[in-house]
Amino acid sequence: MDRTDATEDSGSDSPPAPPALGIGMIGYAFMGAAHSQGWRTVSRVFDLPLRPVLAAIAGRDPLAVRAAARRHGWAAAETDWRALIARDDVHLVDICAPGDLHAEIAVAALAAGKHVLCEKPLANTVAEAEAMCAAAARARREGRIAMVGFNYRRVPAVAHARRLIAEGRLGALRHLRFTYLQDWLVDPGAPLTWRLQREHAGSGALGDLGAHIVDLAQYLSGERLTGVSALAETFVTERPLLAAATGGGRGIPSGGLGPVTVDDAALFNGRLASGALASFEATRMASGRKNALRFEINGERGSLAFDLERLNELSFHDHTEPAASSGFRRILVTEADHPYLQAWWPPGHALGYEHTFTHQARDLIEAIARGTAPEPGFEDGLQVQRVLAAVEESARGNAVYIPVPQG
Ligand code: SOE
Repeated sequence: MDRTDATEDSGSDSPPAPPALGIGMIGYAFMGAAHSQGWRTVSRVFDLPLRPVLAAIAGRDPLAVRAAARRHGWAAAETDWRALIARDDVHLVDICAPGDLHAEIAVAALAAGKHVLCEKPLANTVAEAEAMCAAAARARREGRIAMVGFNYRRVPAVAHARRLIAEGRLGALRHLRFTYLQDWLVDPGAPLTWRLQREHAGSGALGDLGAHIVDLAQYLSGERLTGVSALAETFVTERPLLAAATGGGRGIPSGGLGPVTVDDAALFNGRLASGALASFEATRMASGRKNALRFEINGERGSLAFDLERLNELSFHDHTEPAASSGFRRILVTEADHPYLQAWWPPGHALGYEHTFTHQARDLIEAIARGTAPEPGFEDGLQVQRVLAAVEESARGNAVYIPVPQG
């Protein structure tokens, strides 16, 4: 166990605390809360070379940002992200703001000599993502790290799946099948938040959910997608406007309707560099499905299946076993030698969604201390952005219409 207890620090002969890494976070809605949880817990669970200090949080509304600072444990609150970046006690800038702010903040933070963690998708466009990568490459030469927050890589069962694939337990991959299903837009009365506006979010279910499964497909296979063919749809084209947003997708309705300018759902197929075929479905319109990120990967020697709503489990079929006794079996991913689990509870004591953010913070701190390239870096975020752009282009133009019989 490398778990440490707060009381262990207090003894006079205890080892000196590791140097502080001041964190400054921009945004305090759902992702801000999740990242705060990660920063708060990480040094109490893992032995780390640097000690994260929750220095300051930034948001535009002075009352709301002060309340968020108190709730989530941040020492100070700022109402201007530029002021947060300028603080001497901030060494790492964590960007949890809407997508249209990612590029400007990340480029400014890297230029100011800070490390950066940026929520997914990396940007709203390929051009923005390229500018962010160029800034990250310059900063890297001066020892700064830029990571993109694809947190589902840090589910222990997902990291274990990658390990099994890398060890060759599935052999050559043939099929990767990914779905990410949510239902918070089924109600046509759900308000027109920034996530439904192209100028703020870049795209809809595609960037919000599709980005995760594209990243996972490339991470798990160790390959890049080389081409896609796609369909996308906006089922509810107008939604209630908010006079004022109160956070978490809620707000005060203005009485009017405004246009939805992003997709509600995107379906696409792709081919990996090895020739394996992949399919993806991202939607916020799957009634009854709350956060159903699922995948099944079939290879010549075996298959793996995963469901985020049962995230401590991985299903594995070993196709080299005799047919009479083979079949999918459940691996309970809670053993000490499973990824990340050495620091947590005894076998069988499950983890949850929030632990992915603790693991993300751990991996980023290790990369900063060692000066190694972070995974996933901004280049990985750019590659995902290129796939998202290709999906949008395909969905716009490549449909082949089937003639409607006359008469
Ligand atoms: C909303 O659809 C959302 O919060 C995504 O933005 C997150 O990335 C995903 O992890 C959960 O759902």
